[in-house]
Amino acid sequence: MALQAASLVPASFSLPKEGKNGVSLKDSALFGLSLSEPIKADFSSSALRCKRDLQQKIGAVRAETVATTTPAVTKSTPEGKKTLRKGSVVITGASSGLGLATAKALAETGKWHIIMACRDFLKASRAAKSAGMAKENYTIMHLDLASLDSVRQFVDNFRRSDMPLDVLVCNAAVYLPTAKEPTFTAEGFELSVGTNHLGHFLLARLLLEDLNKSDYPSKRLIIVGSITGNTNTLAGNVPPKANLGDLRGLQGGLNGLNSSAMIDGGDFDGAKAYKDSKVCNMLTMQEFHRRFHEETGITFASLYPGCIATTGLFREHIPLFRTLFPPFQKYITKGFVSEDEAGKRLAQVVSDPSLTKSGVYWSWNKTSASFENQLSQEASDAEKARKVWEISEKLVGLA
Ligand code: NDP
Ligand code: PMR
Repeated sequence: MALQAASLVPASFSLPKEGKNGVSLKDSALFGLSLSEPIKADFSSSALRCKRDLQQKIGAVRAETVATTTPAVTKSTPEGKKTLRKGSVVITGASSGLGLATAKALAETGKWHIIMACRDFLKASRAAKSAGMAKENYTIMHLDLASLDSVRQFVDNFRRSDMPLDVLVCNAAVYLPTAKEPTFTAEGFELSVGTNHLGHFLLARLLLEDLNKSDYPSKRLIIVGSITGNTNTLAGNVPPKANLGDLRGLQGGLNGLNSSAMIDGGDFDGAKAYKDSKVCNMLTMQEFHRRFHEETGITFASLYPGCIATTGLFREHIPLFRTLFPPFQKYITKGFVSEDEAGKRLAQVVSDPSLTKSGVYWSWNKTSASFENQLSQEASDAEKARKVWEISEKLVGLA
């Protein structure tokens, strides 16, 4: 109920204490604000260019890679019947949590081949086995999103595999709420935004060409978002709140040296960096939609799968948080969802014929029915999306 209310109310909530004098996870309470603190709910609360870009990029890809053959979308059985070939889906971070549960749900249908794009091969291999995934339904390929070289290498390796790309799921993420100081990716970007946003941004930009070449009936690019990046919800108002500000830190390269490690240019805060990265994920999905949907027919989508409070995402949190967070979400907010259920939700966004609408941020209600949710003002700001896109292009070496 609480989740539903929080997700559905298109109003802005505000908490009285935040920012400099506010309560942050680092400085006090276990759940980000002291429970005695009153939560005040304020209920009042370029198509042509893209075509050119795309054509240029398609040309570039053709020149760089050896010719690949995309299997026909239908294949004939010995009885002469035509069946749809298996869909081919890349899922980043499929070695645990939501990514693994989605891989499992799709593998079980027998209709998908899953490319598990993971940084730890052995962990992914063990995870797939323990999830009971049949060998012929998946391939593990190395991808470390905290290194742009690794992203480019992954794209090369994927192309060499001759597998088609029908759906790309940008799922992997890190969350570093207790970090006192920023840590950095190989190229020197703050780790959360570098991994969750910039690594995926480069991956998705490069693989757009491959998606575009697919002859699968419904091609999709999905970027996992979250409620905590949306300040039009109660969850999104737990300090520290997402806020990209004027993007001065992103513009400066998030390196913590001559620029802040935070997108808005403020002091480092790991929990905020994660939430900011999720805002970037949701803005990126919409910018992809604006630039490429009409031209390519690809469906661009994001989602909040529910609060999967048991996943590895919280591995860096203090032990007491990890113990109390699942019951808190189960019994108090009622926002809890199991890994299996969340995996089925994301699998729906990958494959359900009724979820082909592009530019949508999906959520689910209490009875697990999907609906198009409202994004916060910042997470749906088209001008900010364009700026994030353009700065990100420069940072990852695409412009
Ligand atoms: P997990 O920690 O279980 O999964 C995250 C995955 O990302 C792991 O497979 C991890 O790999 C991988 N990963 C982390 N860093 C990198 C990297 N540098 N390169 C490649 N892979 C990497 O968390 P969840 O399943 O909860 O998170 C999945 C997605 O769901 C995230 O986008 C998260 O923001 C989103 N989400 C989660 C919610 C939740 O309540 N849990 C709620 C809303 C959204 P490894 O196994 O090697 O560590
Ligand atoms: Mg939150 C409807 C209420 C709701 C929901 C759906 C979530 C989801 N949370 C809600 C409410 C609250 N949370 C409230 C009232 C508090 C203060 C007591 C609270 C606290 C809290 C903390 C400290 N919640 C958290 C944290 C985290 O460290 C998690 C986080 O922000 O990670 C970035 C988190 C989350 N709460 C959620 C969800 C889905 C998360 C996981 C974060 C994500 O992936 O976005």
